[in-house]
Amino acid sequence: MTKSAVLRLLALGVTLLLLLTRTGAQSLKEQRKRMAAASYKAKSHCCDDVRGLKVQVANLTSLLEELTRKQDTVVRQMMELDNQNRQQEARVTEAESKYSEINNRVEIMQLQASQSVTQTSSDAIYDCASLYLKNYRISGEYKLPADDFLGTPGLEVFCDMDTNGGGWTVIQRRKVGLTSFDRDWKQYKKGFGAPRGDFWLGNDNIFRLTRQPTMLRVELEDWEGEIRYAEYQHFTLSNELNSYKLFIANYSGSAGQDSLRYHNNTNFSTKYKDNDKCVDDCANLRKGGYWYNCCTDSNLNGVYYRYGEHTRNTDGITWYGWHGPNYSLKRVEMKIRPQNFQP
Ligand SMILES: *[C@@H]1O[C@H](CO)[C@@H](O)[C@H](O)[C@H]1NC(C)=O
Ligand SMILES: *[C@@H]1O[C@H](CO)[C@@H](O)[C@H](O)[C@H]1NC(C)=O
Ligand SMILES: *[C@@H]1O[C@H](CO)[C@@H](O)[C@H](O)[C@H]1NC(C)=O
Ligand SMILES: *[C@@H]1O[C@H](CO)[C@@H](O)[C@H](O)[C@H]1NC(C)=O
Ligand SMILES: *[C@@H]1O[C@H](CO)[C@@H](O)[C@H](O)[C@H]1NC(C)=O
Ligand SMILES: [Ca+2]
Repeated sequence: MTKSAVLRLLALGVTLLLLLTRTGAQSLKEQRKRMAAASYKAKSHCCDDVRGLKVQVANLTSLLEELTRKQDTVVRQMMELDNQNRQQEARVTEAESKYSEINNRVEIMQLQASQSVTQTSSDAIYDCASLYLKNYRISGEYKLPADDFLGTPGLEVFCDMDTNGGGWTVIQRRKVGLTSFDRDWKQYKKGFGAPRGDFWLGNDNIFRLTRQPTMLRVELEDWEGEIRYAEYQHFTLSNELNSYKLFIANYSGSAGQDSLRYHNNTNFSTKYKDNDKCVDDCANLRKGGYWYNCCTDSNLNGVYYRYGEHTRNTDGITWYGWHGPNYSLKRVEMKIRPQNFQP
């Protein structure tokens, strides 16, 4: 080997060595850098996790809120359905009662066919009590014949032949709630509604029927299905000239404090006909025709409210002596019969 060749080899070795050490240092630096980056990454990874969790929590919260909102709508919808259900029930009840009425009428027709009533002016049928005494013993709709002698027209009535001995002519009923009782003087005079449903027999007819000594029975039913009654040994309506003034006496019954007494000796008032004893217009406030004083201790011709709707109003079908002024009853019937009636 020559001297120069040895030198060249040496130089190469030095260069190699230099190169090697330099790369070693570099790789160390890089490794450190990498480690730092990794630790940074680890740190940021942890915070990303927290952030992610936070987002998820926010996401869940908003999801929960949305569910609550949806639940609210569902509850509202269920309440609406419940309401509709109740109205449907009322319709079914009405249909059922119509069906039983039809049955009644069929029976009455059969009875009439078998009995063939002979009608003379001396035994004219004035009311349900006289029908009862002629052996019509089934509750339902009857037509009282016209009386040429008295000049009275025929009259469709509903007879209650079951309650407390029967013979009752029903003069008022509230049970379906679809007929408005917020009517004027003329309509209360003539009567309105249907004898099998909600109706007012008419003040002229009631006056005519109470010319003989008459008693009154008021039946009340609340939304729990409890039934109470009020009976008056005396009941008279004056004629139109005397504004159909009410006279009642000798209360008995289960309806708590007598809530018609306050209306005793009081003229009849209707929409547009304020005959009450008040600066207010009671018929307008209570939305019915009645013997308004100032104004009410009962409001049997008031507005029909379904269960749960009655607490805010002063114009419902009320009887203060039982459920107070804020409870509108589910069913009311007013019926009359002669005092001397013997079942
Ligand atoms: C909530 O989650 C959904 C589905 O996982 C996603 O598409 C949406 O971006 C998330 N919203 C938020 C605010 O994180
Ligand atoms: C009732 O009406 C009659 C007239 O129909 C009237 O003479 C009488 O004063 C009225 N009574 C009251 C208390 O308003
Ligand atoms: C109604 O008033 C008359 C007097 O006009 C009275 O005899 C009768 O007892 C009163 N009725 C009631 C229930 O208080
Ligand atoms: C009420 O009843 C009492 C006792 O039974 C009787 O004395 C009175 O005459 C009756 N009142 C009326 C107006 O009939
Ligand atoms: C009836 O309702 C009225 C008005 O909302 C209220 O002032 C009154 O206290 C209630 N009466 C009863 C007996 O609940
Ligand atoms: Ca008035």
